[in-house]
Amino acid sequence: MKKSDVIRNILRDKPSTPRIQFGQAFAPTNIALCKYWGKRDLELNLPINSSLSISLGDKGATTFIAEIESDQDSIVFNEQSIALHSSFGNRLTTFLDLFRPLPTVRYQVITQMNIPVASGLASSACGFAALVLALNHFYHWDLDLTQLSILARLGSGSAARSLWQGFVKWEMGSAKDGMDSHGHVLPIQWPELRVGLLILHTGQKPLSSREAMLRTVQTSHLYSAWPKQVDMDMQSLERALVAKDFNALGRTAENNAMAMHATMMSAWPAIVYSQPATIGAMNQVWELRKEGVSVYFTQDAGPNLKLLFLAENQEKVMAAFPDLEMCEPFG
Ligand code: 2P0
Repeated sequence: MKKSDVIRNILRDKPSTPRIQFGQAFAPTNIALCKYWGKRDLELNLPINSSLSISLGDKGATTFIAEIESDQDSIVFNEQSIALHSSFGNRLTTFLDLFRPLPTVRYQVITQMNIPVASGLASSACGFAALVLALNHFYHWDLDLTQLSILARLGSGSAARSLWQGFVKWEMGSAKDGMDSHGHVLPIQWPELRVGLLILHTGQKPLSSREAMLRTVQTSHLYSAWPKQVDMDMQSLERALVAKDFNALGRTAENNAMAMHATMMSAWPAIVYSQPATIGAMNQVWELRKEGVSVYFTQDAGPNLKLLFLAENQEKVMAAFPDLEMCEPFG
């Protein structure tokens, strides 16, 4: 099935002319505690496994969209004009193609992100979520968050989780058209939870998540163990959230990330996102834990780490990692 079929289905009775001058929306970025790794449908970004994330409060993307009189789209990202033939420009205009009421409609899209971009910090997640929210506002579709989560997934898988604050579960679903593969928010608040962004290395990543997932699924023998790991971790995480058992949450998230990277390292050619500084920081976290500080890390498709800890340990963690960018997901 094609993306355009899914979108036609969702927007069947919806208006296609804007009643306002522009649409605008914010979406938070999210960090997975149990990762999305592997697609069963490459076109629709349908995952092989469910995943669970925490959204980062006011860290994310604000997007503005309007129709313009022009023969081409105009995309501005963090105050920089984006070339339409660049891979980023092309990805965005191809996604916009799915929503143009007439093929001649052109858009101005302005996005501002307050997170470090292209450092494995889920910029595509909040970017696509903010874009579908802004389109929903602009055209008065009045879609619910579940439908918007499905639309956002078509842009980037992890964007399905960026429609909500707090803990979000993306159910993998089983339908061929993906209508049951979307996020939903878990009714849990944890105001003491902190996420620290540890930027260790900036620069272009060697391989996109999309290519890395595909290569892992196709060539890693360890990948067959991944869905079993996820089943176990999802149960542990949901239990830990209900019981507010921080150590169980941290242990599970750290182990899940390491297991995901183990599947990548056993792909061929091997995929290694860690840099020497990544391993150094992991050792520092383990040392802190030995000293009795409850701090854990998770790592996505990049060299940077996200540290998980509670407010009571914030000072000790900040003393060890002075450059940490602090997030209060429930702040
Ligand atoms: C996640 N990541 O759960 C996992 C863990 C990275 C590692 O989702 O191809 O940009 O657009 O569906 O969502 C990053 O991959 O991939 C990601 P596409 P996406 O957060």
